[in-house]
Amino acid sequence: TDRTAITVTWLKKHRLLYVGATRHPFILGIRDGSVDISSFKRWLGQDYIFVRAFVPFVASVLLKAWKESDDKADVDVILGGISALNDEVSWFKNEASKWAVALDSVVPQQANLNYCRFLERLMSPEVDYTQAITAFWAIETVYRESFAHCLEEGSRTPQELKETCQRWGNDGFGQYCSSLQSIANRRLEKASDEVVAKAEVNLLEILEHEVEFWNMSRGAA
Ligand code: HMH
Repeated sequence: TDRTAITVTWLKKHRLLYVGATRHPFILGIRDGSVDISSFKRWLGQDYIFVRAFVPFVASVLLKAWKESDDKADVDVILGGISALNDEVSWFKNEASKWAVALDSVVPQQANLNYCRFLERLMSPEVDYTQAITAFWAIETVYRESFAHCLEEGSRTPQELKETCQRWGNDGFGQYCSSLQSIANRRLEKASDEVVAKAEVNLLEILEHEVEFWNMSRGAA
């Protein structure tokens, strides 16, 4: 039997979409220094709105882990994620004031509303822990892979954007994403075919939402 972790297989199978989500022109523009600062500011304002909706989603994953998980350590990993999100919300407020982005008057764009609505669906009690933790891993991993690329050898990320890239591109965040991936793989191995199929469909939907989310940075939507 194939002992390769399911998530690894999926990322290979859906490589084009995964690359689309993690090597988007907005990210490539940060990496080569050609990004337009107004695009960065648009992304910042929209992502703050997304992160606020992501908090209750992660809380729902924590609740499901506590109720359904076969390994108590899962709750600790998710709690670490919630703690990081707490820092992230403060960071957004601080970063927005640096760039003169008024967070309270940012209007969520359609792509953002669509993604937040998808998160709400995943919060439903009918969505089991395996699906929820797999979605959580995928959402975090897209940001990890995208921003780590902006810090790699050969990148020309402008100094004023490096801190943003460090937020999601740092090794600690990478470790955390690996922990989420291990949990997801462990759960998927034991899950029914139906749950595995649903988790794969969710992954595809996440990758599509992420591409649309980056697209918003272009403006003129
Ligand atoms: C759109 N996806 C989006 N925003 C984020 N902050 C993350 C993923 C990861 O936290």
